[in-house]
Amino acid sequence: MAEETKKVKSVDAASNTMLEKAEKEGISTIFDRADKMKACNIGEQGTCCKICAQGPCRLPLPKKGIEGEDTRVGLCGATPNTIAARNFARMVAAGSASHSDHGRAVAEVFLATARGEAKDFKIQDTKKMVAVAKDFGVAVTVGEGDDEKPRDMTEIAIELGEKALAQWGQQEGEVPLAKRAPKARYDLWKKLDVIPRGIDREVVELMHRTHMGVDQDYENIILQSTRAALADGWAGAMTSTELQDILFGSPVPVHGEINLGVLKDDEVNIIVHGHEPLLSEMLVVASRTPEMQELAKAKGAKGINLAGMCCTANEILMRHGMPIAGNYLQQELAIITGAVDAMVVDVQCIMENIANVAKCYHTKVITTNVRAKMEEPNVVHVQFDEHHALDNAKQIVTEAIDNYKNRRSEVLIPDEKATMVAGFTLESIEYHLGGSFRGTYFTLNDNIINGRIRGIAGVVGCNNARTSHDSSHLVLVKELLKNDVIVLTTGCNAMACGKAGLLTPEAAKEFCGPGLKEICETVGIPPVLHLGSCVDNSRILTAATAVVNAGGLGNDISDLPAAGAAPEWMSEKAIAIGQYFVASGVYTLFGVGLPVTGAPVFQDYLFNKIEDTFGGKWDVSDDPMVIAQKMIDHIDKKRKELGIDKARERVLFDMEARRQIDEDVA
Ligand code: CUV
Repeated sequence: MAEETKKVKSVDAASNTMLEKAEKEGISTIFDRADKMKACNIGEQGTCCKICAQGPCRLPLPKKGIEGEDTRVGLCGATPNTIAARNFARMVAAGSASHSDHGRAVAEVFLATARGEAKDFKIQDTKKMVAVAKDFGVAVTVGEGDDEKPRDMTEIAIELGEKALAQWGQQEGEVPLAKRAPKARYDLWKKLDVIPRGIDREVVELMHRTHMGVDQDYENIILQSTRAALADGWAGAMTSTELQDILFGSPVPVHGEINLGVLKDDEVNIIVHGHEPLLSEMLVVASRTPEMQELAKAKGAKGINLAGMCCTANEILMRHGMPIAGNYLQQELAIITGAVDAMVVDVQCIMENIANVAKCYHTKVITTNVRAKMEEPNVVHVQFDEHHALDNAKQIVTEAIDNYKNRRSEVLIPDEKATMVAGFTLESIEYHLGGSFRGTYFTLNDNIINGRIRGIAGVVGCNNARTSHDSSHLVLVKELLKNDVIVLTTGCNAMACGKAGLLTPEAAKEFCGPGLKEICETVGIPPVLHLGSCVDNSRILTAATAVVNAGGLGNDISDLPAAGAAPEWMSEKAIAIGQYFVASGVYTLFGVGLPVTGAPVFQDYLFNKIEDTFGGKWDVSDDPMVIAQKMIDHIDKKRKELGIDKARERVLFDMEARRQIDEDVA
């Protein structure tokens, strides 16, 4: 662990205030437990095999390292490479399943809405629906020639919903959105036979292949991991993003506020935490109804303050400008303020300990999804059902309002909150950076070619209690900006950036190198573009494809001066995301550590050899400065391969020279 990232628990002042309060009040948080409990050395290396009952077989690296031949094997003979590859593959399977099951829920609600069965939902973005329908092979017109006219929107919606949902159970052929990839990438996948046939099928097959005694070739295991990961990025997650945009409205740049300081002393504070925006969208609607507002006032509160946490927060921020209370490591801390009247959760990234922390305060924890219940007696379950969505949401809001009077312990809301601009999408980046004339990514490419923008980074992913909260995120992103690398962000990285003021146009002046600063100031955008939640990493894939298609920067995503990172990752979803980025041609760096170090041959495959196949590869460092340097080196290498490295050196020339560059590329 890099020393500077270990020193403090968090670099976020609001979080540290809450950690002090927790200590004073004797509350245990994940920050304390991370100090007390060391990670298992063998699991950390990826070489603990527990897929059958003859083990767990433990194959740690010998203290002295491997001398001569590596003779370590489990009872069945499985080598460290097979074991680490299987463990890695199972993380991909779980991650892909999680995003995709989220996507399935969205597709089901979308279809129910299209059929008029979910009366509280309404399709918001029909323009996008028509565009997406085409990608799914849904006819958007009827008649031919002069008689051709637009097809009925309800018909389009129903067929789109059916086709989208069919991807999960599909057994053969291809998932439709794989075709969105650049042609060279699609052809490569086709040649390698890794295009997902159907979403569930690839996850099931990966679980089968990693059962005891099945696939024993780590490269072959990674091929199927790739197919399952692509079923996430280019199918399950991408479908989530698209249908959520259609159903709830495509985000446009919007102002918002972030950090625990968004909680209000004199209002009913409801935190919605988790991932699927189905529930949170309805909570937004319910909390704004006069009925609920009046009820809150009748109970002595000035109003209702709905704030998000984790990726659900990104969803309601992007579409409604709702405030964000914090990222993953702040969920216990929010309750410790004593001001949260209800924490409403659905699926993913919900720490079991919030129920324990809630016992020490008045906070009501409300589970809402049959797939994610909590056993603790102080947790209430209100099942959310799309057919009665608004009623369910009102019931939840009422629970929170009724709980307002029960605030007991000392309430301490930290002052910290930052403003930010979020809500960027493939479409809105095109609008801001593409130029209204061409309406493509041409201007962005132009500025990459002329060197004002050195390259593109996707920095995403979780917080991890084994590192200093938010520290690696911020060190990495700031270093990239200083070097004129524009950053696309999602998930908990986006929130770390938001809290630190990086998601404002003004940040360009303070943090960017001269080229990127000039672009951001001219266009009026932040240097870090917030694209949404984890499923919205699919927006990074489609944006990268749009950059390829705009021309001048190669034929494939792997040709771009671009790289990806998840410096504080922790969830299995992150591994699925990492693998689909690698398989899409992206150099992808993770912080914290990857559980592959105990299998040096397999590790070398992921970190080096896999690049020959996919043009992308994995890498790891627990030092964000090292990650930044490696990303920049990679970007420079790609610039050189594209023959645009010279332009980069000219960027600091005077105006005359700059004009010359413009003329050169025009
Ligand atoms: Ni889906 S997956 S901790 S909330 S980004 Fe945040 Fe984002 Fe990781 Fe979870």
